[in-house]
Amino acid sequence: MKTEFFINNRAKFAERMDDYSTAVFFSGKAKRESADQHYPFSVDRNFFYLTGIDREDMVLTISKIGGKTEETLYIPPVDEHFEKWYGILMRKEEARETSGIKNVENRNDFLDKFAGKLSSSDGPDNVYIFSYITDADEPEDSYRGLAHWLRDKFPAINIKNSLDIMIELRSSKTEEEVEEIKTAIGYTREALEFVMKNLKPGMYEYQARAHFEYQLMLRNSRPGFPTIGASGPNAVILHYVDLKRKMEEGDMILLDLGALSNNYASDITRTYPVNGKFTSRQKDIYKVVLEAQEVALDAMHVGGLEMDVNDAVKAHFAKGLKALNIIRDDSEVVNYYYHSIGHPLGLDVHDLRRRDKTIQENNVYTVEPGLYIKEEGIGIRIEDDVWVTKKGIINLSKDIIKTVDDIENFMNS
Ligand SMILES: [Mn+2]
Repeated sequence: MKTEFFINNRAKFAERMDDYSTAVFFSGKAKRESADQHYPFSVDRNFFYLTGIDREDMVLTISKIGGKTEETLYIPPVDEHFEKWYGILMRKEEARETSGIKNVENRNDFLDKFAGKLSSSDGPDNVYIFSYITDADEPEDSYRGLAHWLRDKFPAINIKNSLDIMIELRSSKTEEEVEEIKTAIGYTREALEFVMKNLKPGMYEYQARAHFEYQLMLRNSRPGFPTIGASGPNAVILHYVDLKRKMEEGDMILLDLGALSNNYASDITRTYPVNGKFTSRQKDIYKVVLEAQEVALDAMHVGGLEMDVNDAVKAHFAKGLKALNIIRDDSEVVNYYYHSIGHPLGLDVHDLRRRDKTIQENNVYTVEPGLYIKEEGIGIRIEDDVWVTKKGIINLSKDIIKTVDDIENFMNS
C-alpha cells in the first residue's frame, strides 16, 4: 500500500484530537503459548492503519501541542544475536520509508522520553489510549499497562479513548482499502472453488478446512479468523470451530471463512451439498436464504439503519418459514435466525462499528442471512461482502457462485 495512505490517516487522526494531547499506539507482541514458543504475531490494526508497518513491539505517538502536530515512531534496536535466530529487524530508514514518519527512535527509550514530555511545562494534558472490547478480568495489555503507569506517575493527566476517532476513520474506506478487501475475496473465491471440487461424502470437516487453507497458503495469504466448516447438524452452531465430524451422503457443509490481504479481511459464507446435489428440502430452504440476501441488499442505503435492514430480512424469513411449514407465528423467526444481518468489515473481520449503527458512504459490510433449523439438522448461511457507495451497494464477492444451479453445475463439472 502507498505511504501516502498512512500519512493521511495520521493527519486525519491529528485533526480530530483535542489540543495539548498525545495519542499512543502499540503494534503489539506475540503472546506466549508455552515454554519458549509464541502464538503467531498479528499486528494491532490501529497501529497498522496509522503506520503501514506490520512488526512487533513498536510504539507510535501522535502529539498535538498548541495546534502543532508531532509524530514519533519507536522501534526495537538492532540486535545481532536476535537476528541470527529470528530474522532481520526493521531499520530506521525502512521504518521512515514505509510509514512516512521522519522521527524514528529507539523502542527502549520510549517510556523515559514520554515521561519527559509529560513533565514538561508545554506537555500534554491528555493521553489517548485505545480501549474497545475488554473484559474486566482480561490480562494486562499494553494500553492497560500504560493507563496504570499514567495514573501512578502522572495522576493529573486525563486519559482519553481514541476509539471514536478510529471508528470514524476506519469505517470510511478508501478505494485502496476496498482493493485490498477485493484481493482477499479473490483468494477466498479461488480457495473455495478448490474445496468444492474436492468435497465428497466420507471426508472430514477438517479436511475441507485443510483444502481451503492450503490454497490460501499457496497465495501467501492466511485465514482472517478461524475457519468454520460445519456439516449436517453442526451448521446450526454459528461459530463452530471443532471440525471433527465425518460428512455423510445428503449432508450440506456450511463454510464461513476468509483470507487476508495486507491485513484486510474477507468474510464469506457458502453452504454446499457434500455430494454435489441439494435435496429438494435443502433447495427450498436455500432459496429462502438466498432471497433474503436480495431483500437485505435492497434495504441497504446511505443513511439507513442496520436494524431496518435486519427487520426487512426478518419479515422475509417469517413469510418463508411459514411457507416451509416451520413456523406459524412471526415471533418464532428468532428461533431460526438468531444473529443479525451483518457487520462492518475491514482490517478487523468484525470491524469497528459506528455507535449509531447507521450505514454510511464507503462503509464495507457483510450481508449474511441464515436459517438454522435444528429439528431437521439443517443450517444455511450465505454471506457476501458489500461496499456502500453513493450510487448504490456494490457486491464485492458477486463472483463467488451461490445459486443452486451454479453450485451443482460447478461441483459436477
Ligand atoms: Mn461475517
